[in-house]
Amino acid sequence: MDSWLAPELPTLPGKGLKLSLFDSSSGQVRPTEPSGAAKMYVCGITPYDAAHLGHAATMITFDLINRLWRDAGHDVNYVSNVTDIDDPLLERATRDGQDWIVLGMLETALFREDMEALRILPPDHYVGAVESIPAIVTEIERLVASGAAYRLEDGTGDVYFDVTAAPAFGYESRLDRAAMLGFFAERGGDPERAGKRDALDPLLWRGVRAGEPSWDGRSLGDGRPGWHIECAVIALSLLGDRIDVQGGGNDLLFPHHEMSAAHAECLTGTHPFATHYTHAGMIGLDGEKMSKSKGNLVFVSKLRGIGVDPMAIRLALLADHYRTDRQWTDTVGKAGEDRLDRWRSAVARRSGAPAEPLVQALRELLTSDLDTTGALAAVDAWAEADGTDESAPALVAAAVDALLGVKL
Ligand code: 5CA
Ligand code: ZN
Repeated sequence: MDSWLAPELPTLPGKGLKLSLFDSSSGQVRPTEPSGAAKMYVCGITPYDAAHLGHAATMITFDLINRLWRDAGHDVNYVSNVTDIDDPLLERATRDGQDWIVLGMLETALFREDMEALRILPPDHYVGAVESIPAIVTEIERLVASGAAYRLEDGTGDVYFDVTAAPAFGYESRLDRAAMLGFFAERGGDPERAGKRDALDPLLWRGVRAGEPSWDGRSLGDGRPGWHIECAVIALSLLGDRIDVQGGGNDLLFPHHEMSAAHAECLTGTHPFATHYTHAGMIGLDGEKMSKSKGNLVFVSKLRGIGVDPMAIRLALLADHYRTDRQWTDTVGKAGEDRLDRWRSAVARRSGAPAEPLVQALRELLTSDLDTTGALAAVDAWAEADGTDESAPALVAAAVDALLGVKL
């Protein structure tokens, strides 16, 4: 599907640094080592409601990774998805008496607008689940043929993945079985489903049910795909067997990314599927994770609608480290607006303190697992200092734009 318009990306003098990122499978911050184009897959929205600040924070996090790789001279192949068929989308459409296709299209269109306003570099491939169904069917058929997947004997036509078929299963999240079972039940899994080989086995293909949309599954029969296999197949088909970063919010650590990696590794025989499994913290409101199912949401479009500058939203979300779960409050939002004003005034001056040391500091801080708190403080310090360097304001504006995605 279409993505959105790319913002301008200034090129900075000097050379960007090697990016290090936290990886959940090793529990460490490790350097990324892209060979050829850097390959990143980020789990995108399920479009049954407008993009909220949690979605924005996660997309901004991976946007920084994209920008830092580009600053270091890498080409980047960035792929993201839209889960345009899934239970929550169907449930919301039914609740509101709306066509699920129209609902998905409207919310995806709004998401694109929000992403463009936030100056997120667009994915090189933006892919819907529905358009991927023929490829997904092919890969599920391969898993069935190899014995890694099996059909339930209850007449539903449902096909499950056998987690024991992936020798390294569990390495991505490093959770114990009790924790896995808890998250699996909480996040769309069905540990109690009768007839499965293992309680953790995830759904690959859901046989057709009355009143639900379905597609031709060839030897699988009519139905629709499970969630994890969608992301595995989209990533494999556009990025190949080994990717640099598998990303999303930390609500996807288990089961989604563990299962996607297990599917991909069974299909390719390549382990690990991703060299870095990187997760953004949850943005919350009133003490709870912001989520469509709870309804405690602050929409990006709503803030834009009341005149909040998207660059202030960006600065507010960058103020704390991407991996920390954090709360959105009026104070956080106001601090982003104040900072944007201060920075804009500072780059509007005729001269300032030399910018080269700041550019170097930004590169060092951001390539150290995206230390945005440090980076924002470094720009604050430059903005507070006086100086006579007449080239500095323009260079600082370019660096803040290129590395932080904030257009002053
Ligand atoms: N379509 C699936 C991924 S394949 C999905 O999780 N969709 S979503 O709409 O629920 O979330 C879209 C992205 O935003 C995911 O990467 C998710 O991890 C992230 N996300 C969801 N809620 C929050 C939140 N409160 N804070 C930060 N990130 C969030
Ligand atoms: Zn996904």
